[in-house]
Amino acid sequence: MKDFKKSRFVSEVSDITMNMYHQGWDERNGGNISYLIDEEDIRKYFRKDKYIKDIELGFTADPICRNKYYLVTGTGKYFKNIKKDPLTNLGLIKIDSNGHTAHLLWGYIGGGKMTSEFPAHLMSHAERLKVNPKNRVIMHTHPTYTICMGACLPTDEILFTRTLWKTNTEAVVVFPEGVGVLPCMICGTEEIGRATAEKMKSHRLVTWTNHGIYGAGESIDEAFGLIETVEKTAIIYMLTLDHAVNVIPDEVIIGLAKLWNLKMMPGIIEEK
Ligand code: 2HA
Ligand code: ZN
Repeated sequence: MKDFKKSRFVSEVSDITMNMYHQGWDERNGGNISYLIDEEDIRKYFRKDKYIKDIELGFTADPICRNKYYLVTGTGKYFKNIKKDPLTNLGLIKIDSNGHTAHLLWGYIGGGKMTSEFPAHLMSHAERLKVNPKNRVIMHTHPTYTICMGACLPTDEILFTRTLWKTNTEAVVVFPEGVGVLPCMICGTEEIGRATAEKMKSHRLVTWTNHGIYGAGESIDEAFGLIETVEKTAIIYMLTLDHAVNVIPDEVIIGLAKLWNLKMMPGIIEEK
């Protein structure tokens, strides 16, 4: 049997969390990632399931998430420490068939458990899987300029998306379905989890005002790429705030969407 610590899953999460830490997005224990792993991949590392302990979820997992395996960052753990000690800072769990319990197969040594944002993660996995059965990753982080931009604009996802699209020509191409926006809410709760998952039905990106952002994707690269494109655009917007004389014309945004055959979020740009 191969050692799960040396798997591509652990190395992908270790590398991206170090990268995100160096972007300055994940101070202290900020940020969390969950990565759905297919059973055929699990079997390369674990002949059969052997559980270290059971962890109560505190909410009911959607049936689509049950009997599935997730690699999840630990609560209170720091992104900067994952690469040097993945076994303490990450855990591999299987959601039980009753939807109330996580079985720990690997990691969380020293008594850890899943991120406090696990309700938002698992509920988002459920909604993204229903839209795209290939979705594997939910990523949450605190990108500085994205938070600044959310603080400067009303909590309106039409306005937020339009502002991003009109700032950077990459924006409409990378997220034509737009960005979901939630107001400032109490994090770590089932309520914010449900609100995030509701937005995930139609968006791969959801911002939490005054807090951060969620990205979803088929891979770590897709989820990270979405978030870094929002953050890059927010940097441009915040640095040019009240100074910009050139913003992207509506015709260019429509032209980009046509060129790349993209379905744009409705209501953002009026087609003339
Ligand atoms: O886990 O980012 O939202 C730390 C956080 C909470
Ligand atoms: Zn957070």
